[in-house]
Amino acid sequence: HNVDGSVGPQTILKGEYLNKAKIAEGGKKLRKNWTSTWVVLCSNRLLFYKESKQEAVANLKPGGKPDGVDLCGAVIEWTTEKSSRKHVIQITTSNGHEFLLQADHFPTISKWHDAIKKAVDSVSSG
Ligand code: I3P
Repeated sequence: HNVDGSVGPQTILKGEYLNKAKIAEGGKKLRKNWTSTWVVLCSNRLLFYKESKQEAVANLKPGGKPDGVDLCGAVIEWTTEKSSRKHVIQITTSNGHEFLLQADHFPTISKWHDAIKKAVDSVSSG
């Protein structure tokens, strides 16, 4: 799936579609709304795009500005309580934003969990 050749040198894990739901903003609970999002992991940020670069190009649109999440001081953990879905990870940022990421294919989300955890550990310790 790592097909997006357009991302910068800091990219750790290239784009892949995952299901995402933002469940809190600044500590305030939000109504859950799952959407499919193109996720790119950089050394200190997790980026959420509406669509892959390839699709943006195919649709003759610019790639669009992603939503970004600062991984410094973030916490990432598996959760079975925040959703009825399987294979859900929760990311809580230092400013109190909470996201769920989910994929039906366990190895997919497991790979993202491990990579995001590594990025969080290295950006938070240095
Ligand atoms: C939510 C929707 C979500 C579900 C959530 C529901 O209802 O069904 O898919 O989350 O459960 O509240 P609505 O569309 O009416 O907002 P999961 O799929 O993750 O279970 P929740 O309230 O237990 O988070």
